[in-house]
Amino acid sequence: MTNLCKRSATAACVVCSSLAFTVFADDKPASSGEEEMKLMDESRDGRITSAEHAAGARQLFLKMDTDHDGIVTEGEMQIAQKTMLTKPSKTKPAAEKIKVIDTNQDGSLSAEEHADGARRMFMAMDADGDGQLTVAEVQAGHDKMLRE
Ligand SMILES: [Ca+2]
Ligand SMILES: [Ca+2]
Ligand SMILES: [Ca+2]
Repeated sequence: MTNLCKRSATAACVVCSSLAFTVFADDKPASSGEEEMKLMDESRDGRITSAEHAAGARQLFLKMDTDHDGIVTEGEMQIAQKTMLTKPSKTKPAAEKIKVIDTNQDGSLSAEEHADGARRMFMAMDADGDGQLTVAEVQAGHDKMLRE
């Protein structure tokens, strides 16, 4: 307890500690897992089903495909990373992200490649295999991907 708090009335002290908590929460960088949950968790129950994940991935693909030709190029993904992510520095370069799911290795992603990649990612992240992703599972999956 700080000197300021000791001098304050109890009510003020509660405000003091809840302020401290708010500052702490804001300081904590929003993890990519939490961002992804917010984007994809349509039912807002803290869990992403495979259907929600697939729908979210499709939305993401459509957003990234700025010229709407059904293909996401490295350039388009770079722009998307800059505009959509609050922590672009935490993510892999666009070319590397593409390489991971670019099945025909032409350096860009078709909607099918992206959907397949999202499906594989969902299965890889669903650690307990219950067909739903929790924040913890998404976070763990992202941490793993970023380390690789
Ligand atoms: Ca495109
Ligand atoms: Ca491709
Ligand atoms: Ca799960």
